[in-house]
Amino acid sequence: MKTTVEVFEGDITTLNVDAIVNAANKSLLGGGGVDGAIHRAAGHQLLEECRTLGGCETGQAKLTRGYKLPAKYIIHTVGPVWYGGNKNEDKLLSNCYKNSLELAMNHKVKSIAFPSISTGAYGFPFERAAKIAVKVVQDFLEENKTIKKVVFVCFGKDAFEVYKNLLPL
Ligand code: AR6
Repeated sequence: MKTTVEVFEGDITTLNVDAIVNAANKSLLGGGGVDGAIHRAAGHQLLEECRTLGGCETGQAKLTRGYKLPAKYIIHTVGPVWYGGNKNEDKLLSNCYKNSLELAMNHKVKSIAFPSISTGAYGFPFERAAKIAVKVVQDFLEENKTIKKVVFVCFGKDAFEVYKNLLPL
């Protein structure tokens, strides 16, 4: 089966994929942006499971069930806060994508959707982040064959255009 990489404009919580990725904070106890939307859509049981996880370091990822979401799993990753680019932000952001994909693979996930991690409240420049996201996914899919579909989820037309211009891989 061929691997597909898609761009979707809209709300990540609506997607019918095996796993969606959450752009969380270190507490893993919810917040605004996509994190807030995921917690609202998944329901209160998500917070209960997140309380058992003991937080998460920047660049790392942890998995929970999806509860009321169409997705079976939620992979919570913590993106770097943008401090201007000299605080290892690029590497930490690529770790988010890498570790999320690895965790997904270990749970036999075949389809996964990513939001644009760190590009909202955490201030990472959008295009720079999109290039990192696309590169990490491309490298991963070349090496690993279990994941068959990756969706980049964009909020807004401008974001959608940036990803569209970077694809197809
Ligand atoms: N579906 C898809 N993308 C979305 C959605 C959605 N429902 N909502 C927002 N986005 P952000 P960060 C996009 O701020 O920068 C939270 O409070 C949004 O347009 O959600 O990693 C956490 O708890 C942007 O492009 O995440 C942390 O404290 C992207 O998702 C902090 O924000 C990421 O924006 C994490 O900041």
